[in-house]
Amino acid sequence: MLTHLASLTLIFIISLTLLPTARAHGYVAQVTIDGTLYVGNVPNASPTPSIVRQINNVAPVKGANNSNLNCGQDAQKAALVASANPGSKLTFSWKGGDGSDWPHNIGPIMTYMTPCLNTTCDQYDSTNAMWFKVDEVGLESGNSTWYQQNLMNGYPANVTIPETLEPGEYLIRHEIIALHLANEMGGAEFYPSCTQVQVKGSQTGGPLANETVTFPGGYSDTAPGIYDPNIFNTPLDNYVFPGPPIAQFVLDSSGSSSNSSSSSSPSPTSSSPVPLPSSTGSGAGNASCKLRVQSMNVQRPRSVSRIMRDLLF
Ligand SMILES: *[C@@H]1O[C@H](CO)[C@@H](O)[C@H](O)[C@H]1NC(C)=O
Ligand SMILES: *[C@@H]1O[C@H](CO)[C@@H](O)[C@H](O)[C@H]1NC(C)=O
Ligand SMILES: *[C@@H]1O[C@H](CO)[C@@H](O)[C@H](O)[C@H]1NC(C)=O
Ligand SMILES: *[C@@H]1O[C@H](CO)[C@@H](O)[C@H](O)[C@H]1NC(C)=O
Ligand SMILES: *[C@@H]1O[C@H](CO)[C@@H](O)[C@H](O)[C@H]1NC(C)=O
Ligand SMILES: *[C@@H]1O[C@H](CO)[C@@H](O)[C@H](O)[C@H]1NC(C)=O
Ligand SMILES: *[C@@H]1O[C@H](CO)[C@@H](O)[C@H](O)[C@H]1NC(C)=O
Ligand SMILES: [Cu+2]
Repeated sequence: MLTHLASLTLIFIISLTLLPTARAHGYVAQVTIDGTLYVGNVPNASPTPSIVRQINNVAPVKGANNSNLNCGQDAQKAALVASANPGSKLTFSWKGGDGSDWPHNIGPIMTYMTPCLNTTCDQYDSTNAMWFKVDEVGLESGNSTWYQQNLMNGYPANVTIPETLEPGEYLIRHEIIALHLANEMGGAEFYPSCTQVQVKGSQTGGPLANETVTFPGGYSDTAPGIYDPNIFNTPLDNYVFPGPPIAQFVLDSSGSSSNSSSSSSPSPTSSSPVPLPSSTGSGAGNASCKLRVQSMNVQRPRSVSRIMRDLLF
């Protein structure tokens, strides 16, 4: 009788904790560019034309080698490409899978870009894309609260297109890493999302080849900002962002307006140097050679305790 009651109680507790977990996680519901609103697609819903590549599952991408780290769960090319300019202000509104506010509040928010080489972004396969980092926010001052908390409070994430970025079509890879399980190897939850833009203007800035990474490739499960036994220390005395540092041309033009409270790891975590797709023919291995945009060629157009921690944090 007692054991029967105990197991009923256990089942009750498990269903209580499983239910919100299944609804949790989330996706980019909308993007604004200089105030213009673009609606994203609900994961796995019938797609409508959007600038945000649709994913098929709100659950996190797990594992730094997961091919879905590229643009999110089974991400599909989106139909539209939005106009933007160097210096354009973007917001990304993350929602929980049930339309509620974003459910997590521990971990960084990072943004990368890559040129849609030789094509328009609605056609571009980013599998082998070389991404450069344009923004990263982690701990707010005091080191006890993460910028991600603002998403949980209902606010969007903010990103600025680099002021000196050369024109062309670009994918923007905007990503949350939720670290509430990151005290175990492989526990980090990756939420990447890709948005298609055409940057206008006549600037000339771009990253160095050694500032770019592939996804997967840019992260490892053992990186200090991905696996962190001290993640629940408050205040956290340091946080080391994974991936490459923000590209130098971005820092040069923004006058260090980034809110990051700690510096990135000194070099990309990807130890295998991937040859840069070169459109200038000047040798893909040249580390001081900029990643050129082909703007000329662009034609228009398991355990209970883990579940409970997931619920609690
Ligand atoms: C991920 O890939 C790296 C590099 O190839 C390898 O060292 C590592 O063991 C892989 N991790 C997993 C969990 O497969
Ligand atoms: C882009 O085009 C150039 C020249 O036509 C070619 O060498 C290069 O491999 C192409 N890059 C991609 C990613 O298709
Ligand atoms: C984005 O900016 C708005 C307005 O300043 C702010 O309320 C919000 O907290 C910011 N988002 C993040 C993730 O910090
Ligand atoms: C960075 O900080 C400035 C003020 O210090 C704030 O206006 C801006 O919204 C912050 N950016 C992000 C991405 O939170
Ligand atoms: C916050 O983190 C920074 C480095 O990221 C460190 O220099 C500083 O001492 C930390 N502050 C506190 C209060 O732990
Ligand atoms: C990339 O190369 C440049 C010049 O060769 C060097 O100054 C810079 O430190 C390198 N950056 C990284 C992230 O390794
Ligand atoms: C690398 O590229 C830069 C400019 O993009 C050029 O000045 C330099 O000569 C090149 N170096 C090599 C070894 O090709
Ligand atoms: Cu989640």
